[in-house]
Amino acid sequence: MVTSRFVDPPFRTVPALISRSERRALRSEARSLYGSSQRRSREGFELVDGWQLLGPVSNAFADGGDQLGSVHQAIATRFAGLIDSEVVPAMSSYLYYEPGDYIALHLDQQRCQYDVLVILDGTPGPLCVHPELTGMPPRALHARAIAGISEPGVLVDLSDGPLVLAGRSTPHHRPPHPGPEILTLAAFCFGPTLDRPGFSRPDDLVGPDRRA
Ligand SMILES: O=C(O)CCC(=O)C(=O)O
Ligand SMILES: [Fe+2]
Repeated sequence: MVTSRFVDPPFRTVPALISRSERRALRSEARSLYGSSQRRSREGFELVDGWQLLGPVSNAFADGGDQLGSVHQAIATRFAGLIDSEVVPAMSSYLYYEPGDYIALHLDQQRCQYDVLVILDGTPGPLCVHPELTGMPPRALHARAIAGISEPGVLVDLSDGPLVLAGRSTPHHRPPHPGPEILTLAAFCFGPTLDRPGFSRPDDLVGPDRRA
């Protein structure tokens, strides 16, 4: 049976997606990988493939190790029962925000229909989610992003538990991290299965990594 109970709003805190011990294991792996994480920074907004808004970013990421992969699988089983049974794990990483780091308004890549975001270390400021911009034509969204978004959107506190976000369709951003400690997250993404009717572009799943 197909399960898709994710309707409105396009983001939701779902505590049952991860256990305390899984979170502990991720925290310890994330700490051990911080030294080998890669900084990423980009300036300006662009549209990729005519639809994916990407924007300025300053943070670091690590692709993760055994723990990240096995917790992704465990979350996938729960995700199928609670949220949507038609998606599979697509990619995962640890994200690190030093004080002042941020990610501006963007959409997640094609294979990331949903993101599951889990706080591992540090006190997060809000993630700003903009459902009011969902469905806006890409060029108009791009122009809005360049002009500056004055509305704060919906401020989501990730301390309340793992967040499920329809990040490919819902613009979102994280304002500069206030610190003082490094903020660390695990980000898991889930996307369509290859054999899903109407989804026949394997490139979307295995193509170049255009992480947001
Ligand atoms: O920092 C966050 O909570 C989300 C990061 C994000 O949206 C992304 O990496 O695509
Ligand atoms: Fe994102």
